[in-house]
Amino acid sequence: MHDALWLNANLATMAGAVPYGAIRGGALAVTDGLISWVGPRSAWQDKARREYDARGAWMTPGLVDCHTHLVYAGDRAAEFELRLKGASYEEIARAGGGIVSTVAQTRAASEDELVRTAQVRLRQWLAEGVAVVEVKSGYGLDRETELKMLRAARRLQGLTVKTTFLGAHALPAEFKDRADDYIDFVCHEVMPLAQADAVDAFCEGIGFSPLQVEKLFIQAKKHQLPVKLHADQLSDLGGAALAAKYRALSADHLEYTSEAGVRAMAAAGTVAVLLPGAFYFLREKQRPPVEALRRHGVPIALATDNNPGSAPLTSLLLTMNLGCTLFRLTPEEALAGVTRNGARALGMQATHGTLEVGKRADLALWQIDSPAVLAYAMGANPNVGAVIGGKMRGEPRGGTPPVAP
Ligand code: DI6
Ligand code: FE
Repeated sequence: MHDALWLNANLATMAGAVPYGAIRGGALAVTDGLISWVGPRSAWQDKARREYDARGAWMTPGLVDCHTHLVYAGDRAAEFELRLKGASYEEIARAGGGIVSTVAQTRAASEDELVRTAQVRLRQWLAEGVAVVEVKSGYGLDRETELKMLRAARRLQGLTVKTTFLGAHALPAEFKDRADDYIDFVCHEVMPLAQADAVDAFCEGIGFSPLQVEKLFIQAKKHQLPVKLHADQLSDLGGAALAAKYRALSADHLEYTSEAGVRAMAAAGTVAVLLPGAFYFLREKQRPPVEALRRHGVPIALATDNNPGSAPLTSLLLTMNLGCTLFRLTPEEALAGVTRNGARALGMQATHGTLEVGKRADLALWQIDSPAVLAYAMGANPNVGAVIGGKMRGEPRGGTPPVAP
């Protein structure tokens, strides 16, 4: 006996050989919060305590946003205006604006205030069928505020939160011209106290050098924390290969990554996380090497990169559209990028990202005629319900909701 059963759903399982792993006229059962049966309705012969009629809606895995900076205080609208007048993101950062201006506001905010503002932003992720969100620290750059950000992230409600310690995001003013000392401080005085699922760094001319990142990664390995990297966003410092050397879960951005970097990622099983929102908002020209990523079989994930400076983007669905229009991903690649490969970028591929027996029952329901519509419809939200750990999240809204008989 299964706990619950969804009938009359079209399933985009994102597993198997056919496009989207699609099963039209499918059935999916859930038991103890896990998927306990998936297949065509005609093959279902078991019993379930509760039945839901999905009325022809499409069902996908709950979406995964594997790269965000969702916890922060203040905004950077003034910086946006400066950029529109011609200043570049890098110029603003070097002049003491950029990331460190958010740091000042985040240090001043209370933990409760950070939770409150992030939870308000998060409404949109919840409304768009997102089941897992990764949240980075990195706007504290001192011990107290980095830990405060991570605590705030873990307090967010309504979905699964994965936290990443991004101490090496920017150099705080108190360490001016002492980047090596700052890395030592992060390694020895913050990382040991950071409760996080992974460690990340910004490897860039305006961030940290490959050597400094390596120091951090060696320390992360000592704490048995997997690593991720903001790599090759504005220039090619060999970030992708560096991430691969440390078996990173993911290397993110990758606009300037070389073929050699892509090859190293393929060999290491490192996921490419593409962030078209930042590319768009900074009006970048250099596109990530999508063709090479495909050729070498590197899994491609897509994420919002939600942050106040380079991507004040709150929609993972719109991110799918941007991935297709700006980076020429197919709609199927875009959906894989926010399900199967997004989960892999967080090391959650055993439990999340596809509709397969044994995986967690995080599901999203959509009023659409085909799964390509998710990437096609700009700014629309066809979500009509979500199931988190086998339970319907809130009341389904809009359209013709799936209802219990
Ligand atoms: N790359 C990004 O996209 C964000 N951090 C990073 O290293 C941007 C952070 C910001 O501008 O506030
Ligand atoms: Fe980022």
